Amino acid sequence: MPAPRTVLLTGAAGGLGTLMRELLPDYGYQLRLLDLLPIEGEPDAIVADLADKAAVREAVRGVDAVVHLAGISLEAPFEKILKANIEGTYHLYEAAREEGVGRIVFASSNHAVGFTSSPRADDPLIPVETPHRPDTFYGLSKAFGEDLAQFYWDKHGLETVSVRIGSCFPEPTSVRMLSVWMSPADGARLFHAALTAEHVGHSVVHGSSANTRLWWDLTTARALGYDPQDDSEPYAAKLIAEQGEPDPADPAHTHLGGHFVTDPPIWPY
Ligand code: NAI
Ligand code: 15L
Repeated sequence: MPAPRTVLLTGAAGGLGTLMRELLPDYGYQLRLLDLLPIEGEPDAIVADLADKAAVREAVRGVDAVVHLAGISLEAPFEKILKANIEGTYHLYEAAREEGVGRIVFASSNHAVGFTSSPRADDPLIPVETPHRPDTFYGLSKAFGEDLAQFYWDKHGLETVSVRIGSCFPEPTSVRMLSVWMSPADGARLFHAALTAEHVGHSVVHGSSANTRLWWDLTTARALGYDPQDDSEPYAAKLIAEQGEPDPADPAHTHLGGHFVTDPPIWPY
């Protein structure tokens, strides 16, 4: 696949979408933006619901690739997750197939595997092959998205990199995030690698910076050419002083998905 130039960024009004709108153009991409919500200062952004098949098809027409961030990003009633994340992602894949778009970068989540135990001191890092263990309906929709991506690759030759993102925010805000944080700059590095690596088929990668306290294995991400530059460690002393060391008796501290396993934050916040 030739290196993509024109990229549809769905979910462009959201937190990660806003960060990627700032960072991805530096890699030479021309972004076409889509979101349910209008974006201030972006009059050309497409305002559309993923539920609208015709609008989604029109949005993908002529782009080289899609970075798919749109959807409900926390726990919500199943019916809402079904519409936005499951049906919505299906509409996107079907539109991409019909319009001959070669590659999608799918924003999966650690919550697709959130019930996986977080590794203790000498345990090996969690591999990408770890079985799906969703911690919420939200995580279940991300497991579905990864399977949908595999299906569209096997059946239709549409490539995807499913990025199981840890926590991509300007700074880590919890002790758990020290282990799964991805700086926005590393996020852009990883999305760029996912857009440009050759012959990805359907690849699943973990999305984190090179954190000292990393919980999961970045081998498949590095194989795409991803070379993370950041580490959450400079934030560690302050966060541990404020929040304490993780409690091994608290399920929220012993699972990859953190408090999503017991008390998930609800969307919209
Ligand atoms: P966000 O909630 O800030 O942004 C999501 C955007 O999608 C919103 O602007 C919303 O309006 C839009 N959206 C929701 N339903 C839609 C629909 N039916 N049609 C069109 N647009 C719709 O979430 P954030 O943090 O920016 O995350 C972006 C993506 O990355 C999400 O898919 C999320 O699940 C995933 N992710 C994010 C992580 C993070 O640390 N920020 C971690 C793991 C995954
Ligand atoms: C996610 O999947 C969410 O979209 C994001 O808001 C964070 O909660 C992140 O996971 C996390 O686990 O920190």
